[in-house]
Amino acid sequence: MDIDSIVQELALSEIKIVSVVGAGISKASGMPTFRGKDGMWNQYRASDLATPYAFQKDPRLVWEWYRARMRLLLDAKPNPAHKALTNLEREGLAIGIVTQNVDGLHEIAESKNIVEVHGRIRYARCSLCNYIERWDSKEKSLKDSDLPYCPNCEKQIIRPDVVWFGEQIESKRWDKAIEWTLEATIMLVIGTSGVVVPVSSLPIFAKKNNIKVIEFNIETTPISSISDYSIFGPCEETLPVFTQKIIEISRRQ
Ligand code: BJW
Repeated sequence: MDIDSIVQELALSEIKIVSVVGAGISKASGMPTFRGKDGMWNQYRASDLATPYAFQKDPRLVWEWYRARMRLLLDAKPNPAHKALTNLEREGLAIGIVTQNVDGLHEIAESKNIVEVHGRIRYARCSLCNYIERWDSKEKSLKDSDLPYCPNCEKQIIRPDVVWFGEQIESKRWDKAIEWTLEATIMLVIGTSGVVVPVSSLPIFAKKNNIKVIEFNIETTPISSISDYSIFGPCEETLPVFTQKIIEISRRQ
């Protein structure tokens, strides 16, 4: 089905959109994905970099990887897909964005209702005293030298404020993701491989609650089989077309 027909059909009911987002949305902003052809997990092992055990074993290696990603991020800007979601929100058609991305690009695109379920790469925290600070300044992220000790308790190496494998998503954030899903009539699933739990369960949960699921991806994923529609192609191209059409049709109603 083409985007026009999908939008016509969606507009037959009330439009309240929740978006579930993954790394694919930021690819056009220059941020690499994790899986797939050019994904980071082809180059590095997740178990060496994105687990609490990896950080305990080799914090320097983990910090090097995060610093390298931070350097990329300092030059990154939101792309038309991020902006399309901001436009939906401004039109009053969106409830919120549940993003697995830690890059903060939705906030820079001026979306307001965002829940960053896997945390935020631009912050570092102390797991001992819970001190938290921004570390996305050039001076902090460009220096590959010392390990950053907590400036508050001075006892612990601070860690990126992200959620690693084997860690729980903060319950406040997860509750918000569930609340927004239950409020929605439409879920957009954008640029995610749909293999990481618990986020991968959200589209299934949505389907069980009679919410229409629309996937935006460049290829088939495990989400495709449960989606009402899959829109294949780079989301920085397809999503702005979709959101513009849905905005136009809702203005006419
Ligand atoms: C485009 C595009 C374009 C490209 N347009 N599309 C065994 C041991 C330990 C844990 C587990 C275990 N077995 C299962 C688990 C649970 C684990 C899990 O799910 N593992 C699976 C991988 C097997 N999950 C967890 O551990 C979670 N916690 C949890 O479950 O707690 C309870 C529990 C604890 C212990 C045991 C069991 C349960 C936490 C998960 C945290 C994930 N963390 C990371 C790193 C975050 C920090 C950081 O960024 O550094 O989050 S991993 C990585 O994957 C990152 C992402 O947010 C996440 C999802 O990836 P995403 O966004 O889908 O990206 P990709 O690359 O996979 O896909 C990109 C997609 O875009 C592709 O489909 C492309 O086609 C598409 N695309 N260009 C549109 N232009």
